[in-house]
Amino acid sequence: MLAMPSVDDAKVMAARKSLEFVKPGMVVGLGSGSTATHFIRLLGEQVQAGLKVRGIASSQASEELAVSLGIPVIDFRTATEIDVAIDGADEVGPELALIKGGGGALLREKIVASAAKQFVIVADGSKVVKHLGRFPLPVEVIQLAEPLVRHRLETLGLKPSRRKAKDGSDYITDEGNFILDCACGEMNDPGKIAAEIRAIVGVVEHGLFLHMATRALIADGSGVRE
Ligand code: ABF
Repeated sequence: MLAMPSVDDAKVMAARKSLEFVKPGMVVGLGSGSTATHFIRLLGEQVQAGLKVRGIASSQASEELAVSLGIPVIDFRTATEIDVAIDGADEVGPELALIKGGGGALLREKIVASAAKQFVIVADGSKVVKHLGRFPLPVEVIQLAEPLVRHRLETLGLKPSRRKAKDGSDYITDEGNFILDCACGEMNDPGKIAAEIRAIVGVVEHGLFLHMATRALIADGSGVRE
């Protein structure tokens, strides 16, 4: 009997499959997180073998990794359109609705995704859910507005808590903001929640990515499926 792939093996399988969507000359959105990191490493191998692409990174960490692998990294001053963006997710729900931002890079990830003609999600099977909401929804907020935003989120029935870094200090995003991780419970109408959160002044971005992904490559024991 074949052994089940580990979660990390599954992430690599999904990342490897996503390379099929990268063609010579493309501008490629480079996601963040462990699965996207596998993708960047594999893309780096292709670049070292002669593939000509340019990357736009969704986090400082992804940019540094890409540069270290020899992937030419550009920004939106050079190109305002991305041919394909490859990124991970914390949850993949029906109609490719996503929760992202567990790694803290939701703002840049959403900017990159919004510029992408194709937005391909790579994930292991544990990320697939029938309803979004098991994973706490990250909401990025301007520091000075955090108490106000927190109160408004509570009024919406969410349970926000400020993200901490590993050393116990406040987690600060690449753009200098706080993150409130919100326990939401099962979401029956993610679009409504997204609109309500977006309406709060002081919110920079939230981790609901709705109607953005064009495909999800999900890897588990039976291979990679869409
Ligand atoms: C990023 O990395 C996210 O938006 C998400 O928070 C996380 C996915 O996690 P991983 O690929 O490490 O499981 O893509």
